[in-house]
Amino acid sequence: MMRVANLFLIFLVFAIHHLRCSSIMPESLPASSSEQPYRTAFHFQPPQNWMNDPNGPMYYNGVYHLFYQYNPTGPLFSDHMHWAHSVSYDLINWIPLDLALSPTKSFDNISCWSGSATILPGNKPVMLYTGIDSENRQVQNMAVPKDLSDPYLKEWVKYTGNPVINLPDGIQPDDFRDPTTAWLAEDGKWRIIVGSQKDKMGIAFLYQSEDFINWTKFDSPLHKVAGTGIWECPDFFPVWIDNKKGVDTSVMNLRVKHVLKVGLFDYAKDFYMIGNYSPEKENYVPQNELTPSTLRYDYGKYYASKSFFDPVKNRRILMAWVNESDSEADDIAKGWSGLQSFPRSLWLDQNQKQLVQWPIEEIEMLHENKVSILDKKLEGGSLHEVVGITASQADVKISFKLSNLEEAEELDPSWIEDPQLTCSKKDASNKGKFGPFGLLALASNDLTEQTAIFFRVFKNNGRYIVLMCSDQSRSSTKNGIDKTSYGSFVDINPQQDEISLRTLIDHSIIESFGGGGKTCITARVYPTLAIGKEARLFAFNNGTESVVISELSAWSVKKALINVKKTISCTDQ
Ligand code: DQQ
Repeated sequence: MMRVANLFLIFLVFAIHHLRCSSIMPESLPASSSEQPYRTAFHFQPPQNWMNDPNGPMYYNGVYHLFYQYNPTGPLFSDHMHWAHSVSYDLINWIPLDLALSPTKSFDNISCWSGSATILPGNKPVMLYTGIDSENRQVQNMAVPKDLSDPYLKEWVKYTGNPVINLPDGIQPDDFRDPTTAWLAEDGKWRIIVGSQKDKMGIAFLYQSEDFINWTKFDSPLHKVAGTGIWECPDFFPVWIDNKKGVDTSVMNLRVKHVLKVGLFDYAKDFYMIGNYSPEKENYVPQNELTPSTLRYDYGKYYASKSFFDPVKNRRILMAWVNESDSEADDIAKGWSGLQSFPRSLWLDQNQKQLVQWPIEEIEMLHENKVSILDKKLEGGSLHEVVGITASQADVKISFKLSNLEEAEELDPSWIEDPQLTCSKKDASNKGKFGPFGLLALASNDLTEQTAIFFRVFKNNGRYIVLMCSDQSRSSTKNGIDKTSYGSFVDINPQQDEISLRTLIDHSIIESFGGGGKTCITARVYPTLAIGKEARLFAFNNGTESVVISELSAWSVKKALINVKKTISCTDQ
């Protein structure tokens, strides 16, 4: 009798324990890939719901942190935004944590909007973020980690004296947001900028503080440009003029130039300027002005980006929100919306006129099944399939060599004004001389579905001009999707340089880097046939002149562990 009771007790303990272990399940794992063909394998996304801007990315005590704008209640943007939080040891695999900031206090109880991290002396991280207060005004707030000895900094405490910065006089209550990472000048004062507008004049208001709590608005903004509308998510940081390494945000000397990036809400695009900043005179003189045709980080979908300095590898890392191109109804059916771009390092080009971006090297951890092609001639009107890799989850590098350039088409000056329009008029099916040539990604067996990322080379007054396009017009047989084509010029000389393209393909996102990262284009696509194992990849040349693939290297990219909550097994406890 005693033995039976003991056995029963052991069974009961085991059952309770098992129940407890198996009840700690992933929040909501995506359904099978056939039901969720647009979820990605190596791009950051939460298990479900709406995500937009990256917030407060930082490296702290061995751990990378990414916070992001999140609606925990559904797949559409909400009036009550939160900060979700994930951490990583390698910027590839991400561990999801509890929400870091929720709209709870009078200074943010409508919404917790975007913001940035600063690491204060003594290795103390602090967050500045925009709150929408109970009166519907945008104000700037501060939060700090509850316990600095917690390796993941899971809990964040809002400063009780918030807001630390109130709405400036004469500014509309919904036109004041997105504080940057702070920089410290030699006078011992911290500086930040906050995005705003007045009468359609985009403004980066400059604030100074000695203690990070009391902030004073400087008389003149760091920069402003008439007619550009509100500036969202500004970013302001130095870049070395003579090397590719990153620079910590407070470094100021003659070997750096400063980048001012602003998100123009009216265009939903991130534009940037490069210039000289003097904290003594407190002025910023950009060498290029901000116009709708000026420099952009990316000529496709790429918004509300934020950069941070990574002291481990001495680089500046950039991430951005890549929104959907499908409909709200599609997002409701999918149960999610929004991706983060794959992290990129960025630096100033040798010519000091533009930035260069490149996927961080950690992607190599995910590479497998390398295939290579060397010196392969692509006759005009031909295709070459890249076999041996998973074409829906791939990293592809290709470079083209051109000869007889004098045969190139003459450039019509009207093609220069709006390269995106030129790309849509001269899509991948439109035969030129040198071009279109490039890659056909996520192509179906019969090629009815394909996304063409390609180049065209034109002759112009004895010089050669290279246009890069991403043509989404045949990317899906589905209707109701924005299939706009994107394009921009690549500042290379095809007489000297090979024309290179690197493309990251991840089910519903294609990030392309032309000319070694001088021109970047990100697209969202929703194939219905070219999904999973059915997707194919080709190099193509639809011009009349032949081109040579001097080198192609392509890899399948393994799935990263992104925001999958680990089922805690009994042995873990
Ligand atoms: N997204 C946030 C704002 C920011 C905008 C709200 C940019 O703070 O201005 O989710 O996408």
